[in-house]
Amino acid sequence: MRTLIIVPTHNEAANICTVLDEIQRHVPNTDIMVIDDSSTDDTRSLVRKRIAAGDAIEIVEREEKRGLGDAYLHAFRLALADGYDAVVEIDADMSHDPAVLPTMLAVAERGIDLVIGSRYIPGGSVVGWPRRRTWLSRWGNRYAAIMLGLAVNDATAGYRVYRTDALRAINLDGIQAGGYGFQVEMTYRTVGEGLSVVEIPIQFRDRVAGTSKMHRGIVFEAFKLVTYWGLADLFSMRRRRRAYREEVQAAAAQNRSS
Ligand SMILES: Nc1nc2c(ncn2[C@@H]2O[C@H](COP(=O)(O)OP(=O)(O)OP(=O)(O)O)[C@@H](O)[C@H]2O)c(=O)[nH]1
Ligand SMILES: [Mg+2]
Repeated sequence: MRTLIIVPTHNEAANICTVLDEIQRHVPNTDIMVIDDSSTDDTRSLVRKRIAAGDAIEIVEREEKRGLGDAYLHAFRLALADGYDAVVEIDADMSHDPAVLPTMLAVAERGIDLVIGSRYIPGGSVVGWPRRRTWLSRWGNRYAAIMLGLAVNDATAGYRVYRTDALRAINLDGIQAGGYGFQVEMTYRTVGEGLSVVEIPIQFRDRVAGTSKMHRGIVFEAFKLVTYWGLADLFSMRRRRRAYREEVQAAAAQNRSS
């Protein structure tokens, strides 16, 4: 399985070398793409140095900060054009332990379309988050699962493997969300296409270095979109049921008259 590991960055100079070292240690000989949006620290020069030293890394440099979802979509399209069989999403801040990669990739190799490194299944956990943030994430996930009818425990997770066939089946051009909502929307579409999803437990660790790019707007966007998609589903289901009832009644009336 030809795999591309995508590492999105925005000012991750404090973490980028560690995460690249760990990825290379646990899954040697796997291509890595760093997609950097407008870092003003040394992130880019640190990556360029490794590329110059002969590492199997490429860097995509974008001058505007367009958000995590946009960065992944850009990288997915490059991976699809390049004929990769699978792509990995992993944060640069060491919240996602690269030691889990061999297990996640082995599951994808068996044909699972989406493998999620999950905090909210037995064996999974979150270390170092204030209680408020864990609560928000846990209940945000429950809300998304209920609204969208997803049998997924961690739909906002950012540690994933997609088979590229699955990405081809999803309409990537229609993706609306940028932040946490992006992960939920991708999950929703994957499930909606009837593709397979497996969650693997992970221990998520809060970043120890660098600064967070999380902000209230990202959470609000996800909440708004999940509510909108959930209600749209509900109404379209009602519409479908009504149309079906009307069809049945019309057929019965026709039977009676003939
Ligand atoms: N290319 C790109 N990467 C981004 C952007 N925003 C965040 N990232 C990266 O995406 C990953 C996840 O972002 P984080 O800031 O860790 O977000 P988080 O995990 O929700 O929050 P914290 O861990 O608390 O900071 C990190 O590797 C970031 O550097 C962006 O606009 N463009
Ligand atoms: Mg993080």
